[in-house]
Amino acid sequence: MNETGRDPARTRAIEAARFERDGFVVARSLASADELLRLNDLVSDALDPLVGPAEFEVDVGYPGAPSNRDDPGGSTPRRLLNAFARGREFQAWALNAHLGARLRQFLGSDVAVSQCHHNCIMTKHPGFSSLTMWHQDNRYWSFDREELTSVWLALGREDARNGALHVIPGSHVEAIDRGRLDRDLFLRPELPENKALIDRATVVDLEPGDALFFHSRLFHAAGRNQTDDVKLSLVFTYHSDDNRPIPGTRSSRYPSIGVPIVEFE
Ligand SMILES: O=C(O)CCC(=O)C(=O)O
Repeated sequence: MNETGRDPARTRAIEAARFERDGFVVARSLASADELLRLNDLVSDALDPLVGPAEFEVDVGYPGAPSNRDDPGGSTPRRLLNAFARGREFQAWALNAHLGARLRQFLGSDVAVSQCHHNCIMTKHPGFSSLTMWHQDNRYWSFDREELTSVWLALGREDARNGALHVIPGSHVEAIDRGRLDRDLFLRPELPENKALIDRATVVDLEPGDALFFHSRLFHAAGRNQTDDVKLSLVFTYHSDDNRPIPGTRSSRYPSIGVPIVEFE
């Protein structure tokens, strides 16, 4: 038992069972108030003036994104890239023992964080943010096995109004024929079998400091930010040591960094 009266091993076992069943789990208050303050300060500094590299809403061309850089909102960032290289605070979060212990349990072995993608601060701006359609993150990755886990840390509150993630519980184990996906590997929403899948979706409400762990086969989507405040989330993706990036692909561009094994209780 720890000082909160909870048995950490039991908590982790419950979380692991949920992760296996649903393809995601939310760990509440994983970042401390101090960590959140420091990370939010660093992100605010990096947004104004913008410290690249960044991906812009126009780059993805998703519904609602400005269509060119000279249009109003054309310079709206969608994510600040290379979060791991942006300072010790980001590295300390990515490699911290609370994440490591959970990820080892979910992925079944020692784990490493990728520096290649989803190594970013997602920014969802009022006015010019776009809508992300239903997809699995494996569309971005090339690994031996489609078994990666992303950790999405809410730096502020996230709900349906400001464009929180929606997920389809259990969709990480569904067999989905290629024909159910469009050219860009998004679910084709007009197909009845996809409509039935999407009807099972739920929004993931997060408080600042909560972390969503989700499987790279989990279907997820997100709406636009309809509030007046930017939404910020720090996202890293992990793989087990024996699940290697395929040489020559974008997933092998930078080395992964091993998460140290530290017992945290
Ligand atoms: O916040 C969003 O719009 C969704 C982001 C997302 O699903 C992704 O980048 O894979």
